[in-house]
Amino acid sequence: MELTSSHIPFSMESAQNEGVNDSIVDVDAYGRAGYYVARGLFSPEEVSAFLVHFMRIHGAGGEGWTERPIEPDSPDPLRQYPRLLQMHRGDELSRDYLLDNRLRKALTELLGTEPYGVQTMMYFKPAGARGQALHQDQRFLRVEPGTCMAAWLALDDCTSENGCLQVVPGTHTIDMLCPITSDRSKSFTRETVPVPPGYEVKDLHMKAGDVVFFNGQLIHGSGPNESNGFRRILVGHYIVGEAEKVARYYFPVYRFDRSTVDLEINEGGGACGEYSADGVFELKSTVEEALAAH
Ligand SMILES: O=C(O)CCC(=O)C(=O)O
Ligand SMILES: [Fe+2]
Repeated sequence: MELTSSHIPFSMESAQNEGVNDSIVDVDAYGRAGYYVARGLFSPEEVSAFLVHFMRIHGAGGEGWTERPIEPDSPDPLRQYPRLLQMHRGDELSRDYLLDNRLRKALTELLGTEPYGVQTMMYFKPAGARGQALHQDQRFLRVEPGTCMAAWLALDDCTSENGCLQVVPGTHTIDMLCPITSDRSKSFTRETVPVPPGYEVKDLHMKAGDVVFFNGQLIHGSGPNESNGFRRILVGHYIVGEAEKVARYYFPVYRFDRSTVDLEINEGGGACGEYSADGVFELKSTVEEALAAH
């Protein structure tokens, strides 16, 4: 889609976005590695506004967006600071992020067509918190045909010590791998995928304000936060504009103009396991089976 300045509301323009015809992403680099980091896409002022906003929501008890109730006295830092999920459904600033014009432009450059927004998540990841084992997002979103995309914004500088995002370059073109059981001492999620032979996990060091884009096949995750501070991030997930189906959890599906789209529900399932009625995936593969399937 051709973007002209008349499509960009004034309030969403930023110093980085003055020349709306300049590319935000390097499509060739993305095509090779499967991810692309747009440095400084959000300004320090925008990052602080997000931090103030989400810390206030946490301080107010989560305002209905937490994954589970906040447990201030729990020994598990993630129970003290559970993730905020799907805030864009009621929280204006989160919806502004999901449907931000810079993200629209970058995602459209990467995909060739404009995607739909379906998910926001805010990770506080406080000191001592576990990370999220390696996975492929398409396992959860179940987009058909096509895949999903993430726009992951660092709100703190992300380092190996505080549990930055980890990616497995080149895996954006592989098929979906069957999940296996994760190491729960390092991950709050119970499933992971094995790294296929010949590929390597890479730590992505990012500064607050940088955004990394990656698709639904790219294997990614993060390790524990071994620093003394938070590793906070805000992520939007999208599905390709050609999508006809997505998992039930992701409705309503938003266009960037904030209208919603009618798609079919993908109930999922298949060779690697089954989804229970509440959407939890029951694993049934070993490492060998997971790799052998592809
Ligand atoms: O930030 C993390 O630790 C993991 C995030 C993730 O998996 C995602 O945004 O899809
Ligand atoms: Fe993910």
